[in-house]
Amino acid sequence: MTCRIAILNGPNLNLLGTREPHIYGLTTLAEIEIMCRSRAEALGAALTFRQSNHEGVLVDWIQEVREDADVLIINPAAYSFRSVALIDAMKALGKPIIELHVSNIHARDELHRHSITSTAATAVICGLGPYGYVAAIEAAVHLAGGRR
Ligand code: CA2
Repeated sequence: MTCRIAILNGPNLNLLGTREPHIYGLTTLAEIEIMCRSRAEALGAALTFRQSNHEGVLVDWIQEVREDADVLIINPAAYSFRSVALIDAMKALGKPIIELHVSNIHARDELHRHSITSTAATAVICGLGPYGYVAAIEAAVHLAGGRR
């Protein structure tokens, strides 16, 4: 059976590659999606890739993963540091979750350092830049038990 991976991106990640390149690089989210689709296809995995600036929309999409995917990869962006709603949705999922950050949040300022959503994640990847998404897809296939 095909491994189904859902990638969700939180607020302002639609701006990747357009602002603050010293922190987030020059790669756009559309380019990251192309990289992800290429890697998922090579691994025989099915992929959905979405971004929202709205907390409730992200909660709805996490709930959809219960039916539609085997593993969730999520970059909660700023919601990492304050969203109990996302934590609750992630804890209720009952499937492997990889939290992902483009930057190394542990080396960031106080405001961007302490992810609370990572308490509900199976694993966390950060600081690898856009390649982190590709690494997360490989890890997701591993967590789902390989090509199924
Ligand atoms: O490194 C990451 O992936 C982050 O999740 C990105 C979040 C930040 O709040 C986290 O600490 C780490 C911010 C995403 C906003 O992205 C922008 C991109 C370009 C310009 C402005 C914001």
